[in-house]
Amino acid sequence: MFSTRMEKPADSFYRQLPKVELHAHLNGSLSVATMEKLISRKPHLNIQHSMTAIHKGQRRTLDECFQVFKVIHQLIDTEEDILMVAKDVIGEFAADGVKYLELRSTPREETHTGLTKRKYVETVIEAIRQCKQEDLDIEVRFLVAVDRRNGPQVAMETVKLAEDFMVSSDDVVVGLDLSGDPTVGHGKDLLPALLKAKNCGLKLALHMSEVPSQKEESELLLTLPPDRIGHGTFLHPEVGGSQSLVDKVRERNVPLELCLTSNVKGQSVPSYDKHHFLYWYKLGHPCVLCTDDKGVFSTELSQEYQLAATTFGLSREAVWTLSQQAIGCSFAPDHLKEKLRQRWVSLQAQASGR
Ligand code: 6MZ
Repeated sequence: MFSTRMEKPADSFYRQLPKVELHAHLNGSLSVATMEKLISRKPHLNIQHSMTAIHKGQRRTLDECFQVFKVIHQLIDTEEDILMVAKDVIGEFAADGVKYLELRSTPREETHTGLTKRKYVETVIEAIRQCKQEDLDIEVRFLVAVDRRNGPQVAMETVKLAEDFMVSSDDVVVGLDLSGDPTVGHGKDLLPALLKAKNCGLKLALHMSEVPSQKEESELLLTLPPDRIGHGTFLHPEVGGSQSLVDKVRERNVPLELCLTSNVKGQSVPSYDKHHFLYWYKLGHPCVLCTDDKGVFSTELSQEYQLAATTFGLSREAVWTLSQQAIGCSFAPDHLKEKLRQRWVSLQAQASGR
């Protein structure tokens, strides 16, 4: 009944490579197994797995991708669902060799189940806590997401919620994400909320220039500046962006979160070899490989590393450097960054038999 078509797992080098995942939307990251559990909990919705994932060789417009999220959201509307989904996703990243994960998700309320936005965030934090208690070999932090579609007032409320949890969550909530359909709304309306977030100490990971024609918005958001940029597909002049945008990103040294499969399957990039990873990597700019939505785009972080390595001819040494550099781009506190760096050094020595 369900599609069993999975992408081929990455080679063991990429699976064993310790990795940092910084751009993962919780509800876009559900595996086939988790999706099957959700579908069996809610058979009346008549949702099939083929409606929630894009397999190898398939593509969708970005607009169609956002329709997929609407289907997935119908399946996840209770605290119980969120707890299961978040624990599954964290466990799967850990199994793929991810040692540090920043998960992001948009708090939702569902009146028919009594789910509130506050409960939503609490439940994700509880899932993170339980995974820690179960001794999973992964450190997890949470970014509260603002869906740009919901406008400035909801954005401000979300920032207040994130601020509360930043203070009360024992450093689990570390930042704010701006995401959602990039063709809807304008960043200028969200600027006051983003500024408030920044001023209260939340780190900002903002989707920027995911589609063409957002030059003006990107200029504006760069004045904040953000702490990381999601996608940044159309920032550079070769694809209609501008040199001045590139210069600003470089001057402020804002790392880019790059999601190869997502961009190719979502058709914002025509093919893997045309991905803007190469443009920024050649400049020596900090680039972090990420999955975006590993469930929807049927990928894993190990596969993204393998894809980048094979497409752009990266040596194993370069792949290690790339994964290690991601630690510095994370929102982890300094002591954790240091711990992770030491871990990388000893794992690399182990891998090379030293
Ligand atoms: C922009 C995206 C996205 O928050 O319910 N999201 N926003 N661009 C993308 N590129 C494909 N992929 C996912 O996870 C799903 C939500 O994440 C955002 C959208 O707002 C989507 O509804 P959560 O956990």
